[in-house]
Amino acid sequence: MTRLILATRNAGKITELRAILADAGLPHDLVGADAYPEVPDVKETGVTFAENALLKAHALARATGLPAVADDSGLCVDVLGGAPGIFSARWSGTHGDDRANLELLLAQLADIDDTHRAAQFACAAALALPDGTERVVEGRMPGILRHEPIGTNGFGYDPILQPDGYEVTCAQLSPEEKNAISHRGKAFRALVPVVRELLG
Ligand code: ITT
Repeated sequence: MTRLILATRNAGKITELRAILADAGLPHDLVGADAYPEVPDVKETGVTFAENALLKAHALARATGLPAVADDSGLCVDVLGGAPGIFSARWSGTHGDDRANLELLLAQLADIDDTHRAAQFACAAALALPDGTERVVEGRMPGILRHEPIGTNGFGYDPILQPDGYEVTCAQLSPEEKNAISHRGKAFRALVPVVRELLG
């Protein structure tokens, strides 16, 4: 079975990606980047989700000699001109401090009423092969930002994003419900035929 590396150390993402790719029937042995602790984290120097996803996938594929998939994702808030965007994981200054990131964003939007709280999760999913072949696709999940966090599922900004057509936040959806409509679900489902085409 071909081994496919999931180029992320974010445990919430690994859980989601495994479920999404397994549901899509991808017959590959999926391994997180933590299985390769000697490979250093790549600097996310890109200015788009697609650039950063490709950087992460290429770094792992080059270092391990195995195909790698990566995503770069974030929350894009209309009234902030698309921010935090590619800075979502480090919006409060500390990379990966989900609680501080969410609280800073809520404080920044404290005076903004519901008519102007539109936002969307965005995700670029990339596949890189050790020979440098690359593909990237994107997915989005639009919604509205709540004033208070609600729900305990998921990670990151899930407790404040209410997807369009729902009365609950992403953190109140089951993993299956979120994956069916999420930016990451859409992007990786679009990547599956590409993986099949290049890896069989
Ligand atoms: P890797 O780079 O190792 O994959 P990361 O957490 O740094 O992990 P990103 O650079 O893609 O990942 O940043 C994504 C951030 O955007 C993440 O930390 C969350 O704050 C937010 N985010 C992305 N997808 C999300 C989702 O489905 N639910 C909630 N927040 C999400």
